[in-house]
Amino acid sequence: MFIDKVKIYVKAGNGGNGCVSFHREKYVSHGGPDGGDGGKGGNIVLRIENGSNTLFAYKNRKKFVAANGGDGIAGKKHGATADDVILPVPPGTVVRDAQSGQIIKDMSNCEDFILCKGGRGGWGNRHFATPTRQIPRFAKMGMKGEEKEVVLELKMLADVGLVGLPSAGKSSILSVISSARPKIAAYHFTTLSPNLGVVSYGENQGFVCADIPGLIEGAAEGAGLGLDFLRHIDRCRMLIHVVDISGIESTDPIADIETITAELEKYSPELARRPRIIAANKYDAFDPELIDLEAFESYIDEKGYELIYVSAATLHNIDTLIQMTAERLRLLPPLTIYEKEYVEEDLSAPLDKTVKVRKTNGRYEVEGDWLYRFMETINFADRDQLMYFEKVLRENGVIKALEDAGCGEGDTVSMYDFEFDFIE
Ligand SMILES: Nc1nc2c(ncn2[C@@H]2O[C@H](COP(=O)(O)OP(=O)(O)O)[C@@H](O)[C@H]2O)c(=O)[nH]1
Ligand SMILES: [Mg+2]
Repeated sequence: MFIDKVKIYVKAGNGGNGCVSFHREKYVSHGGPDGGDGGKGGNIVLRIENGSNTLFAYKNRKKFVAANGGDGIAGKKHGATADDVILPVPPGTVVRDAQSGQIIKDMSNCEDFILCKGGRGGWGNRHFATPTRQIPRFAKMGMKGEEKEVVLELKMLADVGLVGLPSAGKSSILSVISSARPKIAAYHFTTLSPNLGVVSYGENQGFVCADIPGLIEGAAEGAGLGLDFLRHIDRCRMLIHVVDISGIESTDPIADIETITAELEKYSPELARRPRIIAANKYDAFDPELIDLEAFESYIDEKGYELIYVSAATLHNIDTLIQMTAERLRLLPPLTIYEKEYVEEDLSAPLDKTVKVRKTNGRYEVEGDWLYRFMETINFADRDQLMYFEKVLRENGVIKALEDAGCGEGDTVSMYDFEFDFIE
């Protein structure tokens, strides 16, 4: 079974919690706080698996959760960082946000992609010793790992798409122009998964060609395939439209071409307009009694297609077909790589920056989605970043909100995994 579209749920690991602990040693009367930090949660990472052309691996398993970071340990020891979960995908897999359908990432010729970031570990109490608080008894929780529901959709990376009615000879042509060995059958409805073939030409003018199951074939299967297969030629720079000219299957090649054009248009008018070479196949069996070549050629002319008579059986004009295709490709823009559409709620977005301040047990707790996200980006161990953090808090009214809530000199402020003393 060929799988080229799946919905999966992914979640990165949470950060481990910080530890509360005090240093104890012989001869050291008052040991300081030494609770270690929690470890980072594992990421969910997508990795291109070259040579693969199916999402079959996701047919049964649809949920992937990375492990949480380990909790911090006494003696200033870090909790363990959890391993990433690596999800292999075939090249050309487009990742979309399941809800909005927006593209998060096109896995084409790219490095590993972190789909969900693991949460940062919480700070142990060793961080919270300040002149006013010599014995910090608190540590912070780790941050939550990101979670997402995404759709993986394979759109093969092919320069050329082979289209045509069942049995026109698409698979036969792919097998004689490339090293691919697709199934070739005397019956209709056999090719049910796309095939990719690499065609070599010249120094480096080779190209990749995709043979997709015919639209009509899929529809006849009634398996909901139909137009779905066309996604694999979405990125194609041009089409080779194979039409049977022998007169054995049909004596009206014009109608055959129009059937396919109508299907292409239904899926995407833009795809139907892409440059097209008509490969009139089975020329070895061509019978001038059965086919009106004059009408056929004037139709092709009028449509502005290029035309070549070929035979996958005798290899007649196959080299010329390859050459024509390579020459044409030279003039066309490169393969489509999809841009990211999905916008994570990042800091540049005009997010609601209001925060809630609450006083509990003498501490001022500050909460807000924006604040949470912003804090994920700050490394609190770095002095410069800490200063930047304070500046952003000030500029966005967080300090004012604290003052309005009654927070004053020396009070403790708590923001998720970070805690500090308020200094005016
Ligand atoms: N005589 C002749 N038969 C061909 C030629 N190309 C393909 N065929 C035959 O046509 C049938 C369908 O071919 P296939 O490549 O599976 O068609 P597809 O459905 O378009 O992929 C097979 O029996 C092939 O052997 C050709 O150039 N000449
Ligand atoms: Mg076929």
